[in-house]
Amino acid sequence: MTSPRRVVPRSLAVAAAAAAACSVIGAPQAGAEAGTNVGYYTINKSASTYKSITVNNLFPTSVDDSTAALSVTGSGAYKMPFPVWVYNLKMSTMNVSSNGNIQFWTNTDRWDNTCLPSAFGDATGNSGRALAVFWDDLYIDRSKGDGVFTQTTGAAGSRQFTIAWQGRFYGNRTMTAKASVTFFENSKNIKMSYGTGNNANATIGIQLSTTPPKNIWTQYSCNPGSPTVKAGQVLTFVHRT
Ligand SMILES: [Ca+2]
Ligand SMILES: [Ca+2]
Repeated sequence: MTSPRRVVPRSLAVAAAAAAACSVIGAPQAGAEAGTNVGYYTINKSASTYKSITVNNLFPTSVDDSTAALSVTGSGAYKMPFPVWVYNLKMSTMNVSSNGNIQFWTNTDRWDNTCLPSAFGDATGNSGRALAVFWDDLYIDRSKGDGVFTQTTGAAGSRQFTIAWQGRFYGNRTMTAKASVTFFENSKNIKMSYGTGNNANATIGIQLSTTPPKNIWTQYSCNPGSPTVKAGQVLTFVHRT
């Protein structure tokens, strides 16, 4: 699936979008209508050295904007080892964007990140569960060893499934971007880990929906003025009921 191609330089488009759409976010926040039936997330910050992954690459050729479909019935790198908790549902399929997000409802490769809650580019206005791990205009350069990699660790019943974006910024190919998300087989928590910073033009957070009555999301940062991440930063989204 392709986005409409840019008609203005990306730097200008991104600046305009940031100015128009995003306010400064002082602290992680949950949507106001968090209900007990789906729960919500709060964010715990910690530090741990980022571990690069170099197996199970989802994009065998260099890509700018693309998505890969994973499922529990998939094969090879595209197989999820277990259904992953997102809010209060176990999801058996996901669309992984090369631009640093995972969608469980839409399937868009859009590069121009918006603040949450985002419709993630669905023209009908539908939206759903999605993770913005490091949603920005990333570029995967296979000639430099980039990729979006997956890895499963641990024993059955307590496995961990990690998806790692290890690429660079479209607008500055000399600047690398590394971030990963880990799902836990035995927990609804979701862990995001960072190997680089520079999230001033990115969105980080989790959303359930953009529409009431379940208008729920938890955003850590969105574009300039937001809290930053740095190499070794870990954000654990702790599920609450
Ligand atoms: Ca891109
Ligand atoms: Ca951006």
